[in-house]
Amino acid sequence: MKVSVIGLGYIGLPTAALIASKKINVIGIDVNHFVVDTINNARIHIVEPNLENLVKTSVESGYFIASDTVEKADVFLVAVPTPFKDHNKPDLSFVELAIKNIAPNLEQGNLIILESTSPVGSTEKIRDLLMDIRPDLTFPNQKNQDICDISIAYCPERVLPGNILNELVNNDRVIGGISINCSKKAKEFYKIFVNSDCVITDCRTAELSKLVENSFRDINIAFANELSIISDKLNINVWELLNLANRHPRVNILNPGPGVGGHCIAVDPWFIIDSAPDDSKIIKLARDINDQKPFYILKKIEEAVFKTNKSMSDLDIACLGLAFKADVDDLRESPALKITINVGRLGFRKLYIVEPNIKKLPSELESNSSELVELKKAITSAEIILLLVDHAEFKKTKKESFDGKVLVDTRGIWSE
Ligand code: SAJ
Repeated sequence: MKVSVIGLGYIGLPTAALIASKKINVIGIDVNHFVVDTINNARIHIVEPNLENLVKTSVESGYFIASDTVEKADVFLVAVPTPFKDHNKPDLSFVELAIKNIAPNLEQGNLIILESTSPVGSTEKIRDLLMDIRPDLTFPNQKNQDICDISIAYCPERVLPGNILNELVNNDRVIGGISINCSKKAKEFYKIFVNSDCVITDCRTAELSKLVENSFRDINIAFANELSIISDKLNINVWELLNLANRHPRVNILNPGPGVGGHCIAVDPWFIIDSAPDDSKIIKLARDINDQKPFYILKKIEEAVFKTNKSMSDLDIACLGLAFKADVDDLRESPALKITINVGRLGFRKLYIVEPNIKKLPSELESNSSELVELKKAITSAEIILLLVDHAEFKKTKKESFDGKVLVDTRGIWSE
C-alpha cells in the first residue's frame, strides 16, 4: 500500500510519520520547499514532543519521503489548513487545490480522506469537484450504496498540540464516509495505526461533530473568561473560585486566560456560525467574549502602570510568552501575540519578550524598543511582568522572583 499525505503541518506530518512507522510507504506532500527539504533531511520544522525522533526513524527507514508533487497512491489523506477569510467565512481554497492535484492521479480503488476541519457539506463538495474533473471514474453518493471506483470519507483530526503522538493513536476516531462502503474502507485504513474505537457515521455528522467539539471548549473557556472579569470586579481570586466550584462532582469549568488562540478553537466555531447564523447564538457570544479578552488584559496593563506611579515611557515591561498556549511554538491566532503587539504600541521604554520556543521575533514585533530575551534578563530588567503563556519554563519560576515588581498574571500560575 502507498499512502499520500497532503499537507505536512501539525497534523499531516505526525500522521504521515506514524503510518510510515508501520512499514507502509508514505509520501508526504507540501507546497513549502523548506518543509520538504527539512523532512527529507530527517528533521522537523515544528515543535512537538517526540515528533523529531519518529520522523527521523521513518525517513531513515525509507518508508517516509517528502515531495512537492502529488503522485499516484492508494490512499490520499488531506490535512491542509482551512483558515477563515474576511467576515469569518471558511476558506476552502487549500482543500480545493489539494483535490485538484490529486484528481489526475486517481485510479479505481483509491480512497480519499479529508481530515482538515471543514464546514458541513465540504466532503460532498469535494466529490462534486472530482466528478467534474474525472468523468471517467464513478464516485459515491448517499443513495447509491454500491461500491464505486473512488471512496471518499471525512475523518476529522482531534489531536491536542503538545500531545499529538499519543492522541493520534489513542483517541477515538469519527469516520464519516459519503456512503457506508466509504466509511468501512476508511475505518480499515485507520485501524492500521489507531488503537481506540473508529466510529462510523455519515460525512455531514462527522463534519459537524468536529466543529461542535471545539465550540464546546470555546464556550466553556468563554464562561471562565467571563467569570474572571466578574471576579475582578467583585475583588475575588478567580483561580481560587474555580478550584472550589470544580470540587462539585458535576462541575468542570476550564481556565480563564488572555483569550483563545490557535488554529482550531478560535476558528472552528465560525464555521458553524457561517452555516446557521441566526441559530448559533451561544456559539457566537462565546467567540465574542474570548475575542474581547485581550483588550481587557490591555486595560489591566494600564492599571499596572498606574500602580507604579511612573509614566509608561519610564517603564520597561516583560511579556512572557507569545505562543497560543503552553509549550508549543505556534503563534497562529495567539492572544499573547496580539496583546504583545498592542503593548508595543502603548509607549513603554522597552519590551523584553520571552518566548522559549522561537528563535526570532515575528516581524510585527521587530522594533528598536522590543527585544527577544531569556527569562532571567526580562524579569530582572522590567518593572512590570506580564505573564501571557503558562510555559513549563515560566511555571518553574517562584513568585518571589517578582518582589517589588507589578505582576499581571493572565494564566493564574502565580495566583496564590
Ligand atoms: N485555553 C484557555 N483555557 C483553557 C484551555 C485552553 O484559555 O482552560 C486556551 C489556550 O490557551 C489556547 C486555546 O484555548 O489559546 C486552545 O487551546 P486548547 O489546548 O484548548 O486546544 P487546541 O487548539 O490546542 O486543540 C483543540 C483540541 N480540541 C478540543 O480539545 C475539543 C484538539 O483536540 C483538536 O484536535 C484541536 O483543537 C484541533 O485541531 O481542532
